Amino acid sequence: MPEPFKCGFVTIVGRPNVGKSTLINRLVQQKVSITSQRPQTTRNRLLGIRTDERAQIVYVDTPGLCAGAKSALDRLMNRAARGSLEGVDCVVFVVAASGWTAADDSVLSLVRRQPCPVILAINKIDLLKGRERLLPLMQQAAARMEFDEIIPLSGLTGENLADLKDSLLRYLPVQPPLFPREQVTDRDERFMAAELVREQVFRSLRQELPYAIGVGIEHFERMAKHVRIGAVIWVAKESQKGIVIGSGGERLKQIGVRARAQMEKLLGSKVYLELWVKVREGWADSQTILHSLHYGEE
Ligand SMILES: Nc1nc2c(ncn2[C@@H]2O[C@H](COP(=O)(O)OP(=O)(O)OP(=O)(O)O)[C@@H](O)[C@H]2O)c(=O)[nH]1
Ligand SMILES: [Mg+2]
Repeated sequence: MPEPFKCGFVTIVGRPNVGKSTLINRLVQQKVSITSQRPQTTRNRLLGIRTDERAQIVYVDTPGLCAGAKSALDRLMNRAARGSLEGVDCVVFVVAASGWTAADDSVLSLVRRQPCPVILAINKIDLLKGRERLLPLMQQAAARMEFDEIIPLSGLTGENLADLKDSLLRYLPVQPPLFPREQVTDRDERFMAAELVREQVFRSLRQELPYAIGVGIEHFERMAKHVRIGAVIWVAKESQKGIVIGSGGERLKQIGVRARAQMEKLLGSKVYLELWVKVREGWADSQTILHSLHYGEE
């Protein structure tokens, strides 16, 4: 007899840049969350949903938890991450195989209070020179908290993700699916379009990136043969505007080309994308702009 169908929520938490969003995209087998080498890429709580014959797993991606939040945006991000821990069936706490850090400890202090099962995922094992190096890290982690399971894995290569899925299934309640089978996220196309622009800004700027960058969709129109999208990249200073545009507009052009390609994949249609860069000092502290960019809505 087949096993009864299971469905539940799994929150993924961890410090910035440990690979939470990459892991979710791989588990959902679709890009639902943007990723970059920069910490604090994810700013909103968002769902990645995967349904198969056995179960529907609703993964909750969260912004990396960071100590010493300064701007209103930082505080909203931390709140989104903390709020995502409530009422879920299982938590996956992600750390990196390179070693335990002080930032991991502050996430641990939140995770410790969870009433539900907690799985420790030791991510990025593809970067390890020798697997024997995992042992001390696993021992160190186990000494800090009694995890329900510890699973070394790689969100990038997919190694051991089947193990993670099998473990998750054990902790999910038997119930019918909560979302339609084909739904992969709770976010709409406008939100995703804005995120795809922000992803390319983060990726193309790397070190010189002004952290205070936001993207707003000005218009989004479905035509017969294409989708017309206009987006504004908000920066906090005049000098940052030049950085985003680049000499001769080259950088902005590249951001546009790459973001458009991703949008066409997402929307399954041709996209005409227009981008503007605008300066609004202190936007990361302006409640009006934060609201218009959909931060803190969760
Ligand atoms: N080698 C390797 N790199 C990884 C792996 N997982 C993620 N990365 C890289 O690590 C960086 C951060 O990944 P993200 O998925 O954006 O990390 P995050 O935890 O969501 O970060 P925030 O949203 O900023 O909290 C990216 O450059 C990823 O390509 C992995 O398993 N192996
Ligand atoms: Mg992320």
